[in-house]
Amino acid sequence: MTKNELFPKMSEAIVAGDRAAATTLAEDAVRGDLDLLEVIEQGYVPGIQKVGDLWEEGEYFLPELISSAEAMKAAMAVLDPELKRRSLSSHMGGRVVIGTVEGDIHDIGKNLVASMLQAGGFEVYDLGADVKLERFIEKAEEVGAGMICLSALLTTTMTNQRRLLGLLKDRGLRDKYKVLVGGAPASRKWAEEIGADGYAENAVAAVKLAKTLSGRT
Ligand code: B12
Repeated sequence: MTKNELFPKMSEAIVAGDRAAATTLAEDAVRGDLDLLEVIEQGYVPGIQKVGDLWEEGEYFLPELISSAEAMKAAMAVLDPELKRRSLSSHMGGRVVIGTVEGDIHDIGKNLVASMLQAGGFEVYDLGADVKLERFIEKAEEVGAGMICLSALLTTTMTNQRRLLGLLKDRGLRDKYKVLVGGAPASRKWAEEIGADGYAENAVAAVKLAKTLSGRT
């Protein structure tokens, strides 16, 4: 299959939330020795962007969003090891540490943001949900991340986003990291109030913002 045939199929597999097709097409791309950055950016990312648009237009709901995110993850599970093997990762985005803050188990939105960042070329370290604040800093220091992304879905846990910024300051590490916050109760105003570097309302916007902040637009 040529690129012109393969890329639209990749995008369609994501829009349809078809994990099997997304995986098989990624395997075809690896076997065909295609440029995998092109595969991600011109094949899969347009698909997940379309999903984001459909969601914003009210055409897609949570189940579709999750299926598409899963399909994207399945494709990335094939492409990521191969990218690492070909040492291309370092030419892509920076390293990002992401997680849902301490006390909060909501992880659907965070998983979407993590998948999309990965698809957008970032090397993503996903710490999961209910993550101790110390752990974000430890991991970011360990892997040499440039960005920390904090998700919070509860009004009681969003305060942990502020606490993390305080911890970074106390350790003289605040300027070392861009800190992005998100989740339903967060807002641009909240991000400004706590001194975060940015807020995005959904995964598509989060990738755009992460690219801007890391100078990749
Ligand atoms: C699904 C859900 C659950 C599931 C979570 C399953 C899971 N694995 O995540 C379950 C059933 C477990 C659950 C539990 C609870 N929930 Co709940 N839950 C929800 C619900 C319905 C949907 C959340 C969701 O997944 N949305 C879909 C995703 C795609 O959207 P999202 O998370 O907002 O993420 C997007 C953006 O916000 C953004 N984003 C997200 N993270 C980040 C991070 C960064 C850095 C950036 C840039 C962007 C970004 O991008 C994402 C993708 O586009 C919400 C209602 C709502 N409208 O939000 C309530 C809700 C969040 N839950 C609520 C509550 C109260 C609870 C419980 C406390 C209930 C209880 N009494 O036990 C517990 C919490 C336990 C705990 N300690 O965490 C309340 C919170 C109220 C408040 N103001 O604090 C809500 C708002 C429901 C309500 N109206 O009362 N919940």
